[in-house]
Amino acid sequence: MTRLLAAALLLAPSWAAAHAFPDHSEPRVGHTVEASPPAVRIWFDGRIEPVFSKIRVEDTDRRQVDKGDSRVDPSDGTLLEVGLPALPSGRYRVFWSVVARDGHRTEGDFAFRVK
Ligand SMILES: [Cu+2]
Repeated sequence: MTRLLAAALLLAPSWAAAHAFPDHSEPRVGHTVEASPPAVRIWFDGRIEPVFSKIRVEDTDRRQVDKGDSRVDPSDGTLLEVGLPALPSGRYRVFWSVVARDGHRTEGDFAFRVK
């Protein structure tokens, strides 16, 4: 992600400068966790707008499995999170969509697995 962001910045500095991109997440992108995590958390490289920023977690049947309480942490404007119930073993996909302080939207998705 860092290398991709660096490339984007080189190609179009004024375009990319204020967009929000993920810095890291829990669970980590593509990783297998030993137990069902209590939440999915994504830290962005800049502040995001609470009203327009959301996470959704789906199982392999594309059913929403999160608690529907997606929010930006009130004490950390770069952290977007959503609660999870106890998830059975399996593969899950996280969809995120955020609006940066400059009004520009970025979105993406990644997978993780519960052992
Ligand atoms: Cu922007």
